[in-house]
Amino acid sequence: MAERIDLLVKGGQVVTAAHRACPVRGRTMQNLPVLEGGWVACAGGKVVAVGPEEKVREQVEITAKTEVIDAAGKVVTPGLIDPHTHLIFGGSREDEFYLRAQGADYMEIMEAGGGILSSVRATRAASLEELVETGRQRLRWMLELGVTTVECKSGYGLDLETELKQLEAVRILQREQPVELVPTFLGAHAWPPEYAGDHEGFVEFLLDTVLPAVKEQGVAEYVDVFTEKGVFSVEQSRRILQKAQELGFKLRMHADEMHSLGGAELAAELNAASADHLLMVSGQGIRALLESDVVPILLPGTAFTLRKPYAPARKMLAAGLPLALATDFNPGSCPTANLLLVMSIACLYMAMTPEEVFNAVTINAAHSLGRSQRLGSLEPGKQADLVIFAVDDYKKIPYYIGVNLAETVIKAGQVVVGN
Ligand code: IZC
Ligand code: ZN
Repeated sequence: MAERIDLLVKGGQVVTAAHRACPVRGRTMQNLPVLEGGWVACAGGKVVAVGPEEKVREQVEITAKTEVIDAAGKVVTPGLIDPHTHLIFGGSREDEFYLRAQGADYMEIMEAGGGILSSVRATRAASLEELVETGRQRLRWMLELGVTTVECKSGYGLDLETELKQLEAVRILQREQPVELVPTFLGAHAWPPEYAGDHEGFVEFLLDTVLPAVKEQGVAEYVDVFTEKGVFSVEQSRRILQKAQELGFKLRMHADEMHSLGGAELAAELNAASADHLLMVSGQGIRALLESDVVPILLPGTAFTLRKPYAPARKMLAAGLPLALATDFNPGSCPTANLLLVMSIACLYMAMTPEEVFNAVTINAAHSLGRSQRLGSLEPGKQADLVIFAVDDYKKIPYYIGVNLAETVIKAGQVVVGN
């Protein structure tokens, strides 16, 4: 019997991003499944049918109660997914932004007690309500761009209380607004002032006190580490991530961002869900990733902001790796929350094609968050997360750099932006 539907998106160019296997890797990333003039029928927050009009009509029952959205001449895509952000932070760092614009270096600012530590001071000083309020505004920016799922890291507390406060803000926001949030604990993000002369002591504090408490509270799904010269060494990162794994967390990593340290190799060794940044990934790192299920996530908004060389996307794709893209939205190295802008930067400066970037922010991003069964493509059975863009071809979306073309955003079958 035909299923009664409550939402029907008619016509348009439907980017289904429906692949048989995911993540989509290497040359296959050039294929972006698209249906011209397709219909998307939804019921109970899920996609029920996708296809040409005649086929969808055969499969579903349209009633007087069905909400019909005409998307003729427009582009329909899965809700976009941003799999790496530092959404929750107090304060802002525009002073540092302009210093860097005049030539100051990101790591030098950090070593002088600014950078991440300046956000740590502001986040410790912020109330839970302030963190929720600013987080809510930022999620609204993202939702209006068509972003319906966002990974959010802690890491601006570096003490138990503030790390939990950041994760609690994520939990509150998850209850009150539509963007799906994926919480990640990033206690290993910098050396806090209390442990300035005792880095080993801080690693032990994370291992013995903070990680078990975060587990106990059930407020994080992933654990991430900033593996970087002057921050957490590969050895320290391995200890933290192994402990996290023992406790049942899944892993993500800040790997090979400023220096080629072996972060990609460690991500592969521990079978992390993702290895992120990879600006400085080595040939050996690429080979290690190829032998693993790790999804590399590139964050070209950071290279753009810091004016650093971009990650070798073409080399990684030629080797056969899958790629996802994310904003890295944070108050220092990448203060943009605009995933559409990041898609444009990926095309311009990493020579990715529009097909590759759409696969990267839909199905591959979903896969990197362990959600590809439910999110990331428009297929029967998946959650009805859809964006309607006011252009007639998906290739025009990264092309109109910095313009928000998202007109209607639907999360789990509900219209949350637009008419
Ligand atoms: O606040 O600068 N790289 N973490 C690692 C960051 C950038 C965020 C920041
Ligand atoms: Zn980051």
